[in-house]
Amino acid sequence: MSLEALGLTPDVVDAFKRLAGEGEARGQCLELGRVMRVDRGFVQVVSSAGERSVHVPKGLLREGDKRRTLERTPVTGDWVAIDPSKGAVASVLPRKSQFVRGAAGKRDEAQVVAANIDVVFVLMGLDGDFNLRRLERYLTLTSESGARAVVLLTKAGLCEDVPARVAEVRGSAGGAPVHALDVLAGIDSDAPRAYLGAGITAALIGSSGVGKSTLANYLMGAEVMRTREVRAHDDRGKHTTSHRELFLTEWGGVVIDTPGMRELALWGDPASLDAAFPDVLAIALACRFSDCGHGAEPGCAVRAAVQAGTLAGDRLASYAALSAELAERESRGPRSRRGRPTDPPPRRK
Ligand SMILES: Nc1nc2c(ncn2[C@@H]2O[C@H](COP(=O)(O)OP(=O)(O)OP(=O)(O)O)[C@@H](O)[C@H]2O)c(=O)[nH]1
Ligand SMILES: [Mg+2]
Ligand SMILES: [Zn+2]
Repeated sequence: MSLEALGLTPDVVDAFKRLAGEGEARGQCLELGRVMRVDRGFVQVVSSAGERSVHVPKGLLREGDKRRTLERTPVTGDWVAIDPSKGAVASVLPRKSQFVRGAAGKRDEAQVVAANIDVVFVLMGLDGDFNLRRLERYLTLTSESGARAVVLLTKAGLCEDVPARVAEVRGSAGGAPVHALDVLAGIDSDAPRAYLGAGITAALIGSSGVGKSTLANYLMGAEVMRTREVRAHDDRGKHTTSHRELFLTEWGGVVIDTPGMRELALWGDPASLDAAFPDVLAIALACRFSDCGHGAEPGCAVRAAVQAGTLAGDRLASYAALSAELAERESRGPRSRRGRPTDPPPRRK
């Protein structure tokens, strides 16, 4: 498979050429690869030489600016320069996008879930998993990632009134496409394919048990991931997938399966909310104060819209809560901005 089908872009080629030139000057002959999976101290990479495991040297993470550790740590989906003579990663190339969340249990740390993604499929089950507030949280993180969000409502076969649920979700999806499907019952299972293609990387994100690995297997046309075999009641809280893993599809393009997340702390710029809540943003244009917090301010168009019934009160409450959470993280200073995607270096002519 060509690296182009894997999602190689001119920016990655340029960045790699620069590194390779510097390497050559030191007598190194670097190789370009993409990270499929991360294991302790090692990454599984695919390159023009095929697939193999290479070492992640500790020095890679320690060198230079400490605040840049996040960008130096290879994650699934990263493009890396490999030093074949050492069987090691020489450096991580700048990312065009990354899905970042606040690390579980650590207030001030971020975790990059997947890098260089074009599409984030946000999965939510049309069973007990259904929760619009959680969906809004996922979509806020996705809007910060630089990738396009698509909402997939799984287990449609278990739902009595799918059109009503879809309509409800559209109200919270901020303009992202919404599809209901059921891979097991064969309902609209191919809907996600419309967003995939050669060179496109899609990540599957959502709670544990929502059907990410089941969909990954379906899209791959093979059992590449283990899925949960028993019903949830005797298996609660257990995650079936424990690794983020990248797969190359037969039709070209890439799918990244991820483990369900129990905690989903926000991370990023407060402005990322605007992309996830375009409906609120549009109404807020009519607020009297341009920095209206939609609380007790006079002339607030957003509160008026809730009173008039044109905006759901829950949606405004969700917006306010997520906004406060982001502002609180932001106020903790520069450390909290470590998760921002790196600016790509200027293209060399
Ligand atoms: N009825 C129905 N069941 C589904 C569907 N998709 C997945 N399931 C079932 O839901 C359970 C969980 O599916 P997985 O694919 O393992 O879920 P996951 O999102 O990968 O879970 P983690 O790996 O723990 O994050 C399995 O028993 C699947 O058979 C669906 O579309 N319809
Ligand atoms: Mg899974
Ligand atoms: Zn207002």
